Amino acid sequence: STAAAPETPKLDKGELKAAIVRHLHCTLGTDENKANNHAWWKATCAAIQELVLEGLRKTQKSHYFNDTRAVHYFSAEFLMGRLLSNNMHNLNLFETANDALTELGISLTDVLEEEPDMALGNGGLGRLAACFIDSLATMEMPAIGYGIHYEHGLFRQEIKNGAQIERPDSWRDYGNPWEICRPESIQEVSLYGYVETKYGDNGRIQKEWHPGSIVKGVPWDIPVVGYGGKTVNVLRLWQSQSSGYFNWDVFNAGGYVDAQVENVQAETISKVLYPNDETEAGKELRLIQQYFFCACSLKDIIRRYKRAHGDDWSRFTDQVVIQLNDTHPAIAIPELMRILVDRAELDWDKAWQICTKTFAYTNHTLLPEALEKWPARMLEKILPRHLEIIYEINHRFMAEVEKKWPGDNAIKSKLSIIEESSEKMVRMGNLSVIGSFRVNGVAEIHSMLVKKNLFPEFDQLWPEKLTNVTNGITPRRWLKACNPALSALIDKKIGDQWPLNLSQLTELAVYADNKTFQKQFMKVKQDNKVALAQTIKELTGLTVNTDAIFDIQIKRLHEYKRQHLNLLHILALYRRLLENPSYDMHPRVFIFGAKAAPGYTLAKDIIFAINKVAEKINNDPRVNTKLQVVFLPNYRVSLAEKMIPAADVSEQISTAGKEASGTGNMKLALNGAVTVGTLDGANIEIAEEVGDDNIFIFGLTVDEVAELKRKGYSPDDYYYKNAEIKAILDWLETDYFTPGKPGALASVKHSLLSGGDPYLCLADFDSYSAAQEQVDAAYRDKTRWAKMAIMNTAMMGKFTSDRSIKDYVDRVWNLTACIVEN
Ligand code: 26V
Repeated sequence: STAAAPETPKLDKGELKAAIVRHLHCTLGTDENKANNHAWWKATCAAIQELVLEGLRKTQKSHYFNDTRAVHYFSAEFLMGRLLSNNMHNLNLFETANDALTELGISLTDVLEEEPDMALGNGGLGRLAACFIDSLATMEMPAIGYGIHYEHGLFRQEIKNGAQIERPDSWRDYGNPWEICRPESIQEVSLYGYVETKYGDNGRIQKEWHPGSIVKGVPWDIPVVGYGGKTVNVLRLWQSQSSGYFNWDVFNAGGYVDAQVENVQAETISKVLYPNDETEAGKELRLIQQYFFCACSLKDIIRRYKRAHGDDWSRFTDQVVIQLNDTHPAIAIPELMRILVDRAELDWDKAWQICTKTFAYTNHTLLPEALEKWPARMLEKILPRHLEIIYEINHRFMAEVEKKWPGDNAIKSKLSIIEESSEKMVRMGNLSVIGSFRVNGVAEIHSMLVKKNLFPEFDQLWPEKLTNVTNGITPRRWLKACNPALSALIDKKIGDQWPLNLSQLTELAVYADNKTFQKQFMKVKQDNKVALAQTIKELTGLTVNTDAIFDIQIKRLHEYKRQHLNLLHILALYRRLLENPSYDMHPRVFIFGAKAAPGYTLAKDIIFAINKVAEKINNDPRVNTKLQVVFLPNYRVSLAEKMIPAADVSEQISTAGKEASGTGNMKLALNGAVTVGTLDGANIEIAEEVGDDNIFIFGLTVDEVAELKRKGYSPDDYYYKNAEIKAILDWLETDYFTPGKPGALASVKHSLLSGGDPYLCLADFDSYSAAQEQVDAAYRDKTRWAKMAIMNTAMMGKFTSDRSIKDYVDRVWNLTACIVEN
């Protein structure tokens, strides 16, 4: 690893204390006696930010003087969570800050709780981007994240009478201490209008886009501190603002109010994150968001390139590589072509050569409903020149396809960027593959399916292009910071270098059978469970049994992730306990965290069902010493950091072939939770690492799912042949869980029967239930369980995002580290 170990802190306790108090006085205008925790939080951030900005300045100087090649990570989402604790850890100042605040009579834990999560993402894809920029800075790679400065991140979830209510998230209320506005780097972006065809002096056809409106992009920089504090990269987020320029006419004509309306429209672009991670079909604003941040970012990149290289484009691809995080930023491909062909007046072939050496694309899903398509009519209205360019790219590509498969129109219509349906659509996935030099999936099985099922002909055309880079997570946030007790225990056993070289955790394996270490390890887990129980009490009022198995499923709510399969099994246990009060099981607390997209009715119904079943079970004295169910509201990064260290069991139960990778699975296993999972996504690679004895695998495989679907899957068969399944589903339709309101939970039942059970919950039920019985037996053998838990932590080295980034650096980006002098 090229990463540097954290060195002695840049400040001692006295100096940090003085800096915090100085900011309390001079930045916040208050004093030690008046300040509340919020003020202490801001003052502490300001004190830390001084050091961060020093690192940022040195990093930018180094990158500038070394004229480094850099990766530009384009992502519509960055799910950063809180930054203070992370920055303190990465600067090796956490202990110092804790001591400094203690001496000031302040609790660091309480201060950290003041920070709102920066929730500019939906789930896995956005959090992956956040882990990746942490690793890039840690490994001292020249890198910049580009995204959107949403005013409102993912909605705050409240649960009212069991149902999800969405409330706006306002992460910047009262000011965000980390972001720096850079008005000197404002960009302008064009939208709408028409294209004029002209003939240049050389007889060449020239295209000129006459935009209908122009908006400003204002950059806000969030420093990204690497572990060890040497490299500080930036995350640059664009905020939309009215350009004013176009409004003067209206204004002068007395249209002050109309001018304000235009301002509002311009500012709408970066107002809110789309809360769906599946589809937002045909939403004009979503396309404008995508183009807005891509256009701003490309201008920013080109401005920086020109500062060093002027109008000489020949070195552009030596300096710049752009990673497209899914197809959301795919419009950057035609935008770069437009800049090169229309503005720089390069000829098409030269421009295309540059383009296809610049972009690489990561696919994050195979779900057909999540593969982006835009109506050609909409593109024509918003980005008329880009649609022309897309047609030209496609025209030339179709000629290549004709060469490879002469006369094969079926292949042509499949590979075409344009889908010739009743409404012409532009397929952003095809555009991304054609415009990139490398395309990757995010786990071995997912990448295999991308090659075999999603893009098989592209793989034949360009056998080197499609590849795999398995996802990872940053061990700094997801072990060191979130689980200090386990981290301290690990430090004591194997030293403190594991956060930079996670494979060192294998050294713990020799202690897996050691009674003393098992006791210490499980004591940490127990303490973490007690702490989570306290949080559960505060958030829900429920007292949970901390001797029970803590069984956790945390992720977005989706049918394919099958929270309802988990629910069916809970109902089965409930029935078994009612029918046989001495039913032999170790007490278990099932804990959920999940947000549903506001328009995804069935997902919301599943949340409602979980809550109603929870209410009944938790208040039923016949079973509640053995079975409890908790739904924690407003699942988010900072809540994950409290839940993950306390998990005994990790639920990773998606239908095989549907979960591209999963990353929560890695976080839970790293913290000593044992997985109950299907052979899907990264579960397969986790199983390879921990070994079959240390994971509970169940359910149909990808091939068996395909075979069952081919034969014709009928959930009714399971319903009528399996008395337990029938009883559970029928139970859901009564008013047992919703007194006086029979049928209130019926939609869940119907989705599994008349709805066709598209994700095969019933087909996998028995296998799941059997795996859960094995979990129960294993947990009751304390020694066996302790060993399993330890082995999970010990064998997670592969899943550090440093390894993912190294893969990208070596096999996609071709970057070299830039050592920043202190
Ligand atoms: C799609 C859309 C559609 C329009 C509205 C906004 C929006 C936002 C996100 C998405 C893409 C969803 C794809 C996604 O999040 N995939 C997840 O990526 C993780 C990181 O690679 C991976 O671990 C998860 O398995 C995969 O579901």
